[in-house]
Amino acid sequence: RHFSGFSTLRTGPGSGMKQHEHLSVKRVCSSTKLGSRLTDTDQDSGSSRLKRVSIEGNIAVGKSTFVRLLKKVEKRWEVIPEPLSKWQNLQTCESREGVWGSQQSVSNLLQIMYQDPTRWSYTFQSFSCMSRLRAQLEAPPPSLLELERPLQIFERSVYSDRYVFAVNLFQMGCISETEWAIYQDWHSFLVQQFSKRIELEGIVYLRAHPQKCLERLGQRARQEERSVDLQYLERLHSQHEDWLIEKTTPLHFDHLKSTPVLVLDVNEEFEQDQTVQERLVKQVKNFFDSL
Ligand code: UDP
Ligand code: D5M
Ligand code: MG
Repeated sequence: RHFSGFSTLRTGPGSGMKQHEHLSVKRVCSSTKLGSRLTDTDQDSGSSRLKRVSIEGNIAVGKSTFVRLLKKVEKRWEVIPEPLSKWQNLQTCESREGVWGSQQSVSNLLQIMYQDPTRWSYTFQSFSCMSRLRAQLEAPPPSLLELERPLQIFERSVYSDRYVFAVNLFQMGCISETEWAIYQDWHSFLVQQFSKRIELEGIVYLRAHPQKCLERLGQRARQEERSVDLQYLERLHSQHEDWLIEKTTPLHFDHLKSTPVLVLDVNEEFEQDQTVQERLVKQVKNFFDSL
């Protein structure tokens, strides 16, 4: 199973920004109330007031930059970044040289997935989904729950794992039929088992042309991502569009079908532009208040 990089992979119809290019914000769904969340801590802490949202978007579109920004806006907004460092620095607790229980770094899963996607994509999905699940299940800090209208902001979710990345890697032939069947089976099982505890009240979709993401990817220059090319970004863009705009992705969880989506056009530079930041933050604030 030799594979040098994504650029050589079979590709489907390239997409780019197809429709809706003009839109800056689009409320795709009505703001359906999803009912109160029933977490472990609900009963006595009143955390049913807690809202959870995810920030979705293509690689290097600016999610981490954007959530860092949001973190500074409101104390009641807690940001949970993507567990990227866990993927880059996979740890084991097994015995090494007679030392038990000490954490050892064994692998950079992000790197090996990009170097040999056919071998490692399924493994990557299992670990990324598990680490996102952990993050989504973790009890919120008590100090957050003491605040009025607390809200948690996750960088991506178990839903983008499946409906953007895993499905795409399957369509590219990097995940086999067998692996895909197994993946879907345990993903559905886990999401259904944890149901209300991992439901999101809203999704913010940061949207930009794949070409813009490529520019930002180059600027960030993460060494593991050197094989990521425009074609791959176009495919991921299409998956986001199908899921969050066109609504053509078959979803397996009822609550997800009615989750409100805020679409933000982030083609324009916002990291260094306070006016653009203020405009985006205002839209986010209105959206969060409506959930
Ligand atoms: N970036 C930028 N202008 C922006 C937003 C982001 O130049 O308006 C840069 C940012 O500094 C980083 C790269 O784009 O070098 C990717 O951003 P980020 O890591 O936030 O993207 P993510 O992969 O988390 O979506
Ligand atoms: O995403 C961080 C990096 O991790 C980026 O290279 C995409 C990759 N990633 C994230 N989730 C997945 C899944 N589920 N499969 C494959 N690759 C994934 P960034 O967008 O930079 O924050
Ligand atoms: Mg990021």
